[in-house]
Amino acid sequence: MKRMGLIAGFCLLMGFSGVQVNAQTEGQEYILNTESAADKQERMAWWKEARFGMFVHWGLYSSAEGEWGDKTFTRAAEWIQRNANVSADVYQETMLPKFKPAPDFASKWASLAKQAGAKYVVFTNKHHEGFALHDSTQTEYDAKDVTGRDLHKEVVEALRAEGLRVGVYHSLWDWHHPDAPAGKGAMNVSGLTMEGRDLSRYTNYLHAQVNEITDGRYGDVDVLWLDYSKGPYQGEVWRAKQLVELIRNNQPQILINNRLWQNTKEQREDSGKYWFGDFSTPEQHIPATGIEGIDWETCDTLNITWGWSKHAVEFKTSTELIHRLIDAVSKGGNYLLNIGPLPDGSIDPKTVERFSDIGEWMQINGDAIYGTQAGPFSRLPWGRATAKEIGDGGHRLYLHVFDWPANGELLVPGLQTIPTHGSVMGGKAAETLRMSKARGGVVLEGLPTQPVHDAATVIAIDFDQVPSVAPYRVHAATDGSFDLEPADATVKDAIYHDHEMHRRSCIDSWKANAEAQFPLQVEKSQSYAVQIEVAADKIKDNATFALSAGEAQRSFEVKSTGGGEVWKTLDAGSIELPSGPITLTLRCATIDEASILKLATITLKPVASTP
Ligand code: FHN
Repeated sequence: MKRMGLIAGFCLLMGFSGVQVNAQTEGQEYILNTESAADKQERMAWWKEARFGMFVHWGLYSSAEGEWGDKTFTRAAEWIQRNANVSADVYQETMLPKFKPAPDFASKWASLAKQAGAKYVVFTNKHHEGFALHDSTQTEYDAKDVTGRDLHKEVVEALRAEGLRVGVYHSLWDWHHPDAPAGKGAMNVSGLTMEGRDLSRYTNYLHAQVNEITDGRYGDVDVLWLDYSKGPYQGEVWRAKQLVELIRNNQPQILINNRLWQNTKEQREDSGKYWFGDFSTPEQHIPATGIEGIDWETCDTLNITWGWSKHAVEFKTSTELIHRLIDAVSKGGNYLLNIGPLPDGSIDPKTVERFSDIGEWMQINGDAIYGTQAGPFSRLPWGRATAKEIGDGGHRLYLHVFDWPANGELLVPGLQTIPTHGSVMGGKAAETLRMSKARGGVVLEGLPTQPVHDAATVIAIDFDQVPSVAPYRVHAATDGSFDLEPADATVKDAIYHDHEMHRRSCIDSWKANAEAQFPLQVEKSQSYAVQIEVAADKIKDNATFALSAGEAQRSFEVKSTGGGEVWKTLDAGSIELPSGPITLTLRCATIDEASILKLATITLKPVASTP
């Protein structure tokens, strides 16, 4: 509901010439919180314990269902206004009559999250389209004015009723506000410019709406999820320091994500500073080796859209989602899994099924997720590990086994300490594991031949000290093959990239004599067929590479695959690997300077020896 005069009053109140930033921050630009590291950890404690949250993208865009006229959208359906290039007036006129939330939609979200084992929910209060779910004094483009219901309040109350923490997503962009960023460098409908727009009026509006959702009228806010900054639109363009100060004054315990800044590589390297936000937010990807020294949360989609599109029919399977949850947590992160409710706020059956499956897995294995930290292994051939302190100096490792060994025996590669106790979560109490040091690690024997859960069965192993783990070597998976990932390599004169949204982890920028070295532990000397995932472009003369380990050597050529993002699997012949701890070296012999050449996973499959 819009109350004229309040905008001016609010601006005065907040002193838009600049709210006083804590004097202790003088000279330490952007450090907006002077609490000690221990206090920060205390503030983050519930979130680190939670590990799993549910994201909700729902707004007017949900009613478009991924269709505008004859155009259809499977990816990012919440961007339909911009991607179909619809003016704010036409969008509003078309979408408002369609917006008819069901009476009990919010309680359905809350019970889905609760049932899945999520401990917090972050929902879109306002996405880029600019429509707010709360009763805003700043605009009539909000749920209360349109439906007579304060939908923000309904959601918050439903979440609290289920004991869930409340996270609020609020877009920094706004495709409805007449003064919001437009034109060059701005994310807005195309053809608009900044002419006649007054960015400071929009920033006042942004601050005023953020104030409304955090000033206590909706109770405590546990997380504020601001989205997002890019290029020229970041930091002080949003009057970020002042905004953070406002939020922290309103809600001293709140956690704020990192997206008031773009977080360029330089900014990322300057870690530990609070202008980062309280946590970092990789989107649709799980960093290969976590993010050292920083709290982070991967947000992820079920398919390839955040907002509902009836055309986005390809969903990740429940097993893939459970693996992604475990993967994030095993690297020290949180996992925020999105749902895109239907126009009336209800939830489609495929989403319900996946969240129920996750919940069923969490019922058995929740202890291996909640309150855990990254496991001590760089990578495990059969799954992942999480870790927890269990009191009196004791430690527990949770081994999340994705590929269950049919022979009842599992090697935990690199583990140097024999556990004092081990048990299969959800398994029969009578099962006792035998555990001994062998084959460069600890071997668990006496496991049931069938997994408890097809997606991942967890073995909890306990220690009365911090377990020691040998430096990392890639071990063979249960079927004897090796998967060498880019993150496993020590790279010289080429560049390793962790995967970014929609892009794969890879090693690129190869030069002649550049090398990637992989540490392997080979149990049996034998011949392995080599397959390499390659994307290559602009190669005139084929690039040549050599793989070697000790005396063994194999050369192969790489041709263009038709594009720098066109991935193909290259058969690179076979190589005889010696047994023991070895280094497999991939060396570039020749390459044109202008080539684009990326290498991702290398797979070594044992070649059956002829009798
Ligand atoms: O543009 C948005 C997108 O629609 C979605 O909300 C995601 C969630 O992290 N954030 C933005 C892109 O980074």
